[in-house]
Amino acid sequence: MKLYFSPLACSLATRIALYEAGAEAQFVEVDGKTKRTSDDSDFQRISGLGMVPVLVADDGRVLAENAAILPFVADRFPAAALAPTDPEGRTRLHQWLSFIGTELHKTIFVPLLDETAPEAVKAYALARAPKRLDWLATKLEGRSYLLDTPSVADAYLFAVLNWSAVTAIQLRNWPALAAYMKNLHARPAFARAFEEEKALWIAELQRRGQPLPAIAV
Ligand SMILES: N[C@@H](CCC(=O)N[C@@H](CS)C(=O)NCC(=O)O)C(=O)O
Repeated sequence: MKLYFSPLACSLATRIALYEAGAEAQFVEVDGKTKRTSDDSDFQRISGLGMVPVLVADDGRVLAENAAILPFVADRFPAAALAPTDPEGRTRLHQWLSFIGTELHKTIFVPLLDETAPEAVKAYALARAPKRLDWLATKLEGRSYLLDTPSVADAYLFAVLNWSAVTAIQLRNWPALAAYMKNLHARPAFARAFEEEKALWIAELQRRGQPLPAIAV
């Protein structure tokens, strides 16, 4: 398997899932600006949208979209039990992957993180955050995971909520979310994936001569 990723992008979720599963995989870094890969390819030719994650399966199939790749990894490594297999559990998993992808990732965080987004767009996104994060916090109150056991949905939510550190969203305003993140970071696969990609992210900023945000130093 080969995962095309950018440091601390949403593709972190797939790395976490692969580590949770103890899977053998090759990781190819994509420069989000130039779209060149660490193995010297043009990523735009691999993914027409130029977006990570892209996963190349063992049989050569090229897969895209978090909501497709994450269950694929879970099913490929069933012993890790990273996704329910019963219809009710599977529906709940898809519900979470859809919520994270559409309501959090794209509605809130993409505009806040996009350097080219106008201030009015950022304000629009920020104004939508409390309702969604309040609701999420009620669902996570007293729980360690979105489902009964750790799943690929937790990996995706961890990758997305992690971005709050470089936005105006203060996770400490939602103690259930802050506790959830801390709990996940205590899992070796999450911590390993996060620390490895944080180091790569810092290296990328340094290569570009960009200042390091306070959380990186
Ligand atoms: N719908 C896609 C979105 C993936 C996505 O937003 N990827 C971002 C990083 S988190 C990306 O590659 N952005 C680069 C770009 O937009 O050029 C999915 O869920 O996989």
